[in-house]
Amino acid sequence: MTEKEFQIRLADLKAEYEALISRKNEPIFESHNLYVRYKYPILTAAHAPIFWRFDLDYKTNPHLLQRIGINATFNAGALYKDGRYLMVVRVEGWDRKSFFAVAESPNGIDHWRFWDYPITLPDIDKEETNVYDMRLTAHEDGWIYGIFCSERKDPHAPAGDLSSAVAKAGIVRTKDLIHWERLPDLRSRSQQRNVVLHPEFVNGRYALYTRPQDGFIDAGSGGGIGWALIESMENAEVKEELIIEPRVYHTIKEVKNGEGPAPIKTDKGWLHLAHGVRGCAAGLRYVLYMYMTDLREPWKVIASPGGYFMAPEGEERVGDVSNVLFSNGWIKNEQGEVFIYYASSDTRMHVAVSTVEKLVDYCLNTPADGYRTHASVSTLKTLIDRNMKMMNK
Ligand code: M1P
Repeated sequence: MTEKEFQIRLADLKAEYEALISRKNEPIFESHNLYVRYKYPILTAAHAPIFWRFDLDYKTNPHLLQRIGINATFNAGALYKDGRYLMVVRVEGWDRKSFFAVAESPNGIDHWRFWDYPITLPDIDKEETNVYDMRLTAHEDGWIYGIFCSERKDPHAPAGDLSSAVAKAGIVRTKDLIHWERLPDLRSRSQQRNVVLHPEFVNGRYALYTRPQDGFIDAGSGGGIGWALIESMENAEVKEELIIEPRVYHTIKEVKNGEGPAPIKTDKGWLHLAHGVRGCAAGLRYVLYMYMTDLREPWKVIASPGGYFMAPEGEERVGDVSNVLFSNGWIKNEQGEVFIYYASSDTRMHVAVSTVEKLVDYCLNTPADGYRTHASVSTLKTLIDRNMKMMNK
């Protein structure tokens, strides 16, 4: 490539990139009226800045070859700060390592652009191999906390087993998403992934949603969404855990479940978004579901709409780990709109928009799972009967 050709190709790359970033997204209305999905994924590997991927100097990269590959952008924590829509995205390279990077949008829906540099987490443990899935909580103590999965090789794996890993919950805090202080990892009797900090003190203590698990992948005899009160974030230790949202046979959460983002406070209670996992011939299927807890006693579930709230559809069903929807970030703005940031198939980020009013209505008025076909039919007939009377049949 001549230098002139290099410059033309680079200008094309930049133009394609800007066209992608500035593309307006389009709402897709669905008959359920619970939320509005958007047509285009809001962040993909192609949204990684060109200057992250290419050496832009003709002298050192005369063929304009990509030097660093980005594989996926997914499982983002989210934060609404001073009118800015922000996500801390799990960015995964071709080398399979994930890192965190902040992306920002002026409206929460499109024009998402990564900040120039990824987040540099303080390196406190040389065994830590991979980090991912940060949940952000703007806590009433004034800090923004991030809790994420810190993964390392299982030290007890037999020789030759290079796959077994163990998960811990890493903790950081910041005021501006630029400077991050790393706190000691959460101490707990079991492995922990999907740990989320409740935004308020409860009886003067910090409160965590946890997910105790026996192994790295399997919940085993553990699992379910737990609740734990801890004395401090600087020395975080789970001593006692109460399972508030258990796994249940023949439901969307029979294999595993996990808290999504930090819950949203409403005048009727706390709104929760979680993921539920079941097994099938195609592998594990991850869907999103909701529940509500009591305003003053957030460990008490007051509403459990049955089944899933969102399941993978269309292109969402395909990716690196297919048949997965996962969410660890949502934003409520001043208008009471709720922006649900969800990833599909461990590959890309999407947004769906609803309102606090609709989500509370959904939680309080959707029939609960009766756990048996007989109960489902009976619930259905109750609605049909009411509608028949309405329609004077
Ligand atoms: O691959 C699907 C998800 O699997 C894990 O979630 P969980 O701990 O609930 O099983 C995580 O690795 C998550 O990042 C991933 O999206």
